[in-house]
This record gives sequence, structure tokens and C-alpha cells, in this order.
Amino acid sequence: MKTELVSSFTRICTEAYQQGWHERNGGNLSYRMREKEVEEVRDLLNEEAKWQDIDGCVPKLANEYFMVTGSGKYMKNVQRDFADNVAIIRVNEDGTKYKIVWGLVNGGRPTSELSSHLMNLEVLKQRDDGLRVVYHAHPANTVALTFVLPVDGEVFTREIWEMETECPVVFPQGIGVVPWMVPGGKEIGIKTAEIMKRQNVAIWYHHGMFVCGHDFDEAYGLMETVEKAAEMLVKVMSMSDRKLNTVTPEGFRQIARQYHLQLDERYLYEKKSDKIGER
Ligand code: 2HA
Ligand code: ZN
Repeated sequence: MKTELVSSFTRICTEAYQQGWHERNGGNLSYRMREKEVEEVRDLLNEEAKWQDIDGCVPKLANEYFMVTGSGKYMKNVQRDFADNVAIIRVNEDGTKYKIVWGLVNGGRPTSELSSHLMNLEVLKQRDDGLRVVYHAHPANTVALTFVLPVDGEVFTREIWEMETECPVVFPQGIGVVPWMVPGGKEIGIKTAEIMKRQNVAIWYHHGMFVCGHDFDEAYGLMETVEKAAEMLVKVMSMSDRKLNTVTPEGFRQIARQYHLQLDERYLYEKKSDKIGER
């Protein structure tokens, strides 16, 4: 299968692996296909495949096709053997089952995080039909911060925004956080999808990050921006538990005016302490 979609799907897997975000089989990627992208490969699809249960229910995705990485598959191997590591799946007419219509040629199942991916893709479709990509990775600096910052999306967002002026411009809706939970099922999918109703970044404590995008570059770029800011915060925290200088709430309001952004005031609280992670 050689299409534009296959190339861009592969590129993000390779580049993200090179970033060090995908040890072993860590992380996964999914994409809600456009009708014309399905038509391009229609002759290759096996519609006779057997239906399997989705852990969860996604009625708004009925009859849609998705390109997804496989469970236990390694991101670094997508480039070497696309058909072994990736699947195209189709969701049934009531959103309770899926079937593998292409790929995973040596056996296997779609990503262990299929529930989270599909539930996210469902709320994203309702939010903005163009949001088609959901991407999960294990970037080290972001995960490291989940051991020292409180489980509080407002604090997490504010501390990350302060690290890099681009941050509020790239993700003005801020970051949502999910406390540590068992991955791979419906519960964590529900919590993550709740965040994706309004925000483009969800951080799973002591695990990783979920982002969405209109295309692969946007999703990857968002992961990259959050992780870069997290890296700077880790560096700062290695020197001190306090910031001597930083961007003020008024500074953020000026950015919002300049770039015509809606920055939620709940992130712009007046800090009573210069200690990182305290309000
Ligand atoms: O191993 O990242 O969250 C794949 C994962 C599970
Ligand atoms: Zn993971």
C-alpha cells in the first residue's frame, strides 16, 4: 500500500521514534480516514473479516475507517514493514465493534489503547470534523514532571506555558491531566475523551501524553512543543525549586491580545509563592 497517507503516517512514527518517545512498543497512533482515502485502497480491503468488540461504544464513528498502529508493535518498525505493524479497521454500524480490513498481516490486534483512541476521535469529530489524528507517546520530560507537579491541570498548564512564549499560542486551551490509572481500557479512555472535548493535550500521570491534530504534523508538533517546554522546566527544577523571573499573568493577557487568543483566566491566577508547582 503506497499512498500519501501511508507516507505521512510512517513519517511521524519514524521521527517520533528518533525523538526517544517510543521505547520498545510504547506509544500508538490513529487516524480517521477521509472517504477519498478509503476509496483509494478500497480494492485491498477485506470486508469479510470478523467483527470484534470495542471496549466502549462510539456510535458517532459508525461505519468509519481508521488507520491504527498494532498492539505490541514497535513504532520504529512501521517504516520497515508497514503491513506488519499497522492496520486499517472499520467500525460497525452502531459503534460497538470493529474489524481489521487491512494490515497486521502477521496477526495481532489494533493498539492496546484502541478504546482511548476511538473515544477521543469520536469527541474530536463532534468538536471539529477536521480533527482526525490522535497520538500517544511516552516523552521523558513530561512524564518526569508528573512526579513533582500536583495532579492539577491548571498548575500543569501554567508552569508549562511559562517556559516558552510559543506555548499559549500553540495550545491556548491548556493541558488536561489524568491521575495515574491502569492503561488500556475504557475508564482511562472516558477520562481522556472528557479532556478532548475542549483541549488538545492530555497528560497521563506517570505514563505519557495524548495529543490530537488536524494532520500528523500538527499532532506531532504539539507533542514536541509540550515536551520541549517540559524539558526546560526539568532543567530549571534541577537548578532550583523556585523561579527568580518568569512571565506574569499580565504578560499572558498581552500575548492573548496580540495573537487574538482566548486564554482561560483559570490559568492566570496570581501566584502566592515563587515555588514551582505552587499556586
Ligand atoms: O505500549 O503506550 O499505553 C503501548 C502503550 C500503552
Ligand atoms: Zn502508553
